[in-house]
Amino acid sequence: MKSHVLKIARLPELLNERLYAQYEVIDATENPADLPASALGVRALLANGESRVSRELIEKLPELEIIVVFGVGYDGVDVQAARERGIRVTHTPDVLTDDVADFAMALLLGIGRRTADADRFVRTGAWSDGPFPFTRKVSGARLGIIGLGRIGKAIARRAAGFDMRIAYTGRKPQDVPYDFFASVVELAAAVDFLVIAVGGGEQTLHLVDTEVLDALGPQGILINVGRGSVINEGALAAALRDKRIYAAGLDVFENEPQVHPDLLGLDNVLLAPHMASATQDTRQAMADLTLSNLAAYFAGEALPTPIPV
Ligand code: NAP
Ligand code: 8YV
Repeated sequence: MKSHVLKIARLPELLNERLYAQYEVIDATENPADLPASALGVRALLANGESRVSRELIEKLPELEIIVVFGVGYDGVDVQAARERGIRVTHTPDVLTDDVADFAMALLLGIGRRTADADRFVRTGAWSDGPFPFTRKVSGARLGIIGLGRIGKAIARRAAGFDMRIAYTGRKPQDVPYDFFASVVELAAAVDFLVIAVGGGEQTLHLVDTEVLDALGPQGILINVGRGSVINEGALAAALRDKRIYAAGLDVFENEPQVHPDLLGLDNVLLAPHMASATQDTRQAMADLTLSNLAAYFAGEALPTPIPV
């Protein structure tokens, strides 16, 4: 008999196919707040990096023993509530690091060199009326990274190939050849490009606010591949509108898939639909790891990638 898995997230077909073949899946993606009676006895819950696994949801599932996250970020999971019940949580670190770092560079180059605007410039025939405006030099510029973890370090390695001068902030300095700044404001004031590669949650909520944006200044460019909640989106829209910062490139947003309406009307921001890890290869690797965690749990074996304790 197949084991039951409660699914509360939209997942790629390459994962769904194998998931449904191996398990009896109860799909509550459309309305996790209103669980069917068949869900109440499940031991395994499958979510993604954007899911909300609240204390309330956990309390509704008295038999729950494992929360498997398809994604590295698990800020949507109430880890405290899970721990109190002895529920284990797994995620998919490492396998997506390269793609997310690649995409941070794509946003950085894309907004710095205005590639989306340049494409429209050619398509609309505006080129006939004169040349495209000058853009911003990336090579040799100063780069600041908020959150020098797996992804932050991979971004730094790529940026080194562009001869960028690299600095970072975090909760403590690390043994790396980059300049450490104790605060986000100090880091922002010292760089041309500020990249967010830190996760979400209460500790990083609105870490980038008006003070940070003003420190980054009218020539500064902000990139976010971490979580939307790290930026005060209203403050960012105002800073972009008033040209208090130069531009931004964003893959993640506070209320996905909704984007702050003021951002949508601005031409100094490059927007992407939370796609930094979304390549065929990486989503395959994330699916493999997700299924390995589920299989290990049901077999009573050690979990391949539990979240850190
Ligand atoms: P990680 O290795 O755990 O790195 C996170 C880094 O953030 C750590 O180095 C940590 O360093 C630092 N940090 C933690 N709290 C901080 C704070 N308050 N201020 C500054 N730095 C802080 O995780 P990762 O694998 O690199 O992933 C990072 C995040 O990227 C994920 O949590 C997820 O939200 C996001 N992500 C987004 C996408 C996407 O599609 N856009 C894809 C994957 C991941 P210290 O402990 O030294 O402070
Ligand atoms: C995914 C992510 O988009 O890993 C994460 O934390 O945000 C992304 O890789 C997501 O988890 C899949 O929906």
